[in-house]
Amino acid sequence: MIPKILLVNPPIYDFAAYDFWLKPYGLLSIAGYLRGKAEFTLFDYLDRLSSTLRLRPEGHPFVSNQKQFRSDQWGRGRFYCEKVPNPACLKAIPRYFRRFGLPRKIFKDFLKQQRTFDFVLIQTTMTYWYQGVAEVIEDVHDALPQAKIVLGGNYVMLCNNHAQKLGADFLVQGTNPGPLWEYLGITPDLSQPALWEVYEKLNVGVLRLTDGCPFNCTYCSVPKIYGKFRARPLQCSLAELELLAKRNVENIAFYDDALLFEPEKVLMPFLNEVIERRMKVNFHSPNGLHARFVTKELAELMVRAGFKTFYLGFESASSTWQRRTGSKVFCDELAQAVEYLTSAGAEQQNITAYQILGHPHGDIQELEESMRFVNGLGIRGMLADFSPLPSTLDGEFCRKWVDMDEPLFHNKTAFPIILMGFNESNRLKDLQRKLNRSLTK
Ligand code: B12
Ligand code: SF4
Repeated sequence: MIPKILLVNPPIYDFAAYDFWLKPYGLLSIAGYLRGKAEFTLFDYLDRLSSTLRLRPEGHPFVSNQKQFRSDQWGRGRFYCEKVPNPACLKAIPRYFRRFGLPRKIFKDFLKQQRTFDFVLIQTTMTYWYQGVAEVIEDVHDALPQAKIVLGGNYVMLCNNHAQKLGADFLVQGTNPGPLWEYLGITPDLSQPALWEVYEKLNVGVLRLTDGCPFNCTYCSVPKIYGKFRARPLQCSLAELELLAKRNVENIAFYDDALLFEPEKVLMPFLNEVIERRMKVNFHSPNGLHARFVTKELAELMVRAGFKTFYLGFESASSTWQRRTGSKVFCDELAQAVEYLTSAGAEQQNITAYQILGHPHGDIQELEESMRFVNGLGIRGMLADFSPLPSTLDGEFCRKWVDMDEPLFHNKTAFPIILMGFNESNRLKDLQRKLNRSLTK
C-alpha cells in the first residue's frame, strides 16, 4: 500500500493579494520527487480554475467564469475574497484586511468526503501569511486527527521558532528536504519534474532553472538561505517544460532569483532548445531580473523564445543607496537593458522596474527622483512595498519600529505605513500611477 498524501496551498490573509502567477512550487516540486510512490490529492485554495468547484454544482460567487475573476491575457487575475477583522497588532492600519481563496467550508466539506490521508503537506509562502496555514492545520486536526502534518517553504525557513508553534508534526527546516524522505518512508527520485498533473485544469506554470543568487543585498534573505548560486540540470528543466506544454499551459513564470546570471550556461541553452523544439509559450519574470546581465544578444534571444513581460529589479536611482544595499544594479545598467530589450522587440508597456517603498533607509533612497528616472526611460514603474525580514541586515534594523518576532509585522502593506505614514505612502503610490498613465498618453 502506498501512502495517501494531501497537498494543500492555504488561503491568504492580507490587505491585498493578486494572482500574479502564484503557484505552490515548493510543494509541487516535493510531490514531483515522489511521483508514483504515493497517492496524491491537491487542495489549492488559490486555484482560480479550481476543480473542487465541481463538488458543489450549485455554483458559487467565485467561479472562474465570472467576469471579475477572469484571467488577463497572461494568466493573472483576482482571487475571490472576504473581509475579515484586522489582526490586533495591525488594527491601526487603515486598510481592510481580507481572506483570499476558496471559502473555509469548502475545505471542511472536502475533508469530510475524503478517505483518510496518511500525510498532509502544507505550503508556506510569505512569513506574514501564516494565519492561512494555521487555519488549515486546525481544520485537518479536527477532521483527520490521525494524519501527520508537514510544513515547508519560506515562512518555515525564515520564522522557524514561530512555525514550530502552529501544531504541525514535521517541519522541513531548510532547502534540503532530505529528512522528509525518512519521515515519509519514501525514497525520492530527484530527477522528476514538479507534480503539475495534480491540477485538473492549468493555464499557468512555473519553472526555476537556478537556485541562489551571487549578490548579497542587505534587505534579502536569499543569499543566507540558498548559499552559492547553482544551475539546475538543463534536461530536468526541459522535461518540466515539456510536461507543462503537454498540459497546454500558455504562460510560464520563472521563480529564479538570478535567472540571467551566467546566461551562457543556463538561460541561453534553455531558450535555444525552446526555439529548436518550436515550443510556443509566453515567459514571464515576476521575480525581478538583473538589468546588469541583459546584453543585446540575450535580449534578442529572450524575445525570440517567447518572453512577454519583463520585471527588472531596480529599487532606487540613488547611487549612495545602491552601494549601501549591495550594488546589484546602477542607473546606466537599467537604461542600457531597456534599450536592448526594446530594440529586440519587447513592448515598452511590458517592461517594468520595481522600486522599494518603505525601505528603512528611505532618507537616502531619493524615491521620487527614482520614479521619474524610470518614467524617463519610457517604461512602467512598480512600487514594491518593503517587507522587513528577520536575519537580514535591513530587517533587523527595523526592530526600531516593529516587533520582528511577530511575522504579521513583516506585512508589505503595513510596514511602509508604519514607517512613513498612510498619507505619504498613498501620495507616492498616486504619483506612481500618474507617471505610468503619462506613458499611455
Ligand atoms: C517566486 C517568489 C515570488 C512570487 C510569488 C510566489 C508565490 N507563490 O507566492 C512573486 C514574484 C509574486 C513574489 C512576490 C513577493 N515576494 Co517573493 N519570492 C519568490 C521566491 C523567489 C520564491 C518563493 C517560492 O515560491 N518558493 C518555492 C520554491 C521555488 O522554493 P524551493 O526553495 O525550491 O523549495 C524547496 C524547499 O524550500 C522545500 N519546500 C518549499 N516549499 C515546501 C512546502 C512543503 C510542504 C515542503 C514539505 C517543502 C517545501 O522543498 C523545495 C524543494 O527542495 C522567494 C525567494 C526564494 N528564493 O525563496 C521570494 C520571497 C519569498 N519573496 C519575498 C518578498 C519580499 C516578496 C514581496 C513582498 C516583494 C514586494 N515587495 O512586492 C512580494 C509579496 C507578494 C504579496 N502578495 O504579498 C521574500 C519573503 C518575504 C516574506 N516576508 O516572507 C522572499 C524570501 C525574497 C526575499 N526578498 O528575501 N515573490
Ligand atoms: S539580487 Fe535579488 S535575489 Fe540577489 S540578493 Fe539581491 S535582492 Fe536578493
